[in-house]
Amino acid sequence: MTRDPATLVAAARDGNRTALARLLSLVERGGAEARAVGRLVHPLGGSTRTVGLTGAPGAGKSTLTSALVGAIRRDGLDVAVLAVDPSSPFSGGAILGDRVRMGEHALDDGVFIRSMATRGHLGGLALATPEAIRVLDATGHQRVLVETVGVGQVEVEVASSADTTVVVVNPGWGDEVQAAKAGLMEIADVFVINKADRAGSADTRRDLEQMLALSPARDGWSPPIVETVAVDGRGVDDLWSALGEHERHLEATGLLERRRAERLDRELRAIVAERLHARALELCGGDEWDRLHADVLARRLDPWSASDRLLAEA
Ligand SMILES: Nc1nc2c(ncn2[C@@H]2O[C@H](COP(=O)(O)OP(=O)(O)O)[C@@H](O)[C@H]2O)c(=O)[nH]1
Ligand SMILES: [Mg+2]
Repeated sequence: MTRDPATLVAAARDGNRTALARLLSLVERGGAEARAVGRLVHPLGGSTRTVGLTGAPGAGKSTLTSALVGAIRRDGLDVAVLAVDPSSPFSGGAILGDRVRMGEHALDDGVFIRSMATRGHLGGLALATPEAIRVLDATGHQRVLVETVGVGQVEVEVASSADTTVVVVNPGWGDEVQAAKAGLMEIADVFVINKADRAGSADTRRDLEQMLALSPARDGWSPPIVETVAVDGRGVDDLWSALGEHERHLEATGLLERRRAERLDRELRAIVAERLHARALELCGGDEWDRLHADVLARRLDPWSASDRLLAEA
């Protein structure tokens, strides 16, 4: 299949899933082709709503995502899932476990599932994810679910590229470290206690409620706590309703526009920083670099003046 971005975008908008997968691969890889894709899809999007699901490995995010896809499909909406795993060097398909779990949607044309990792290009997932979301937006996916692993800095950045962020915890969460909790309180729009079939979900709910009572309500929204059993679908409709309520809150209060503006601000800064960094790597090599390096080493020149000369060419 062609690698020409314009041809791929047209085909993907016609429902060609191979073309869509190709576009996402280009985005993952970064570089000139990814930028070409970005230029093509940006004007075509703007209507999709995105939901980020984050939480510790094993919390049940993939299972819950798959169940949520079922609820979204029952409402007749087209949906895409991005499983973002920075620790996985593989891409181009689903992680094995996810493929099994999401298997029930394999024959549904209204569902597109993709796992994403970057091969270490500058900016990484924090830049690739919003770009991938724009590709999915431009190809008619009304909802995009973004599953991220863990709760580190990258995950928080990735989670914040969604309109609504769902934090998935399990009963017994009360035993976990306090520091991680504070970070989660900051990003959660909706809390899910998944594996509510296990003992301790009432304690976990109480724990969450106490923490929520102590943290100031953000943007006039107090995060609801939804209990689910993702493996048998219990509570999944409640989660879908909670997401709908948050969506309406975002729209009614102008928060959606505000969040998008803030996200764009961060993204644009990150793009500029990435491109300057790439340019810096280019400058730090070659004949001129070797000459200046030798001059500094021989004390004919100081490092600051050497950098002035290099940057004069930037
Ligand atoms: N008992 C129970 N097990 C669950 C539930 N949801 C997920 N699991 C199991 O927990 C394990 C991890 O689930 P997975 O969706 O891969 O978690 P992820 O790493 O957060 O994506 C799997 O074996 C699931 O079958 C649940 O509600 N109850
Ligand atoms: Mg998973």
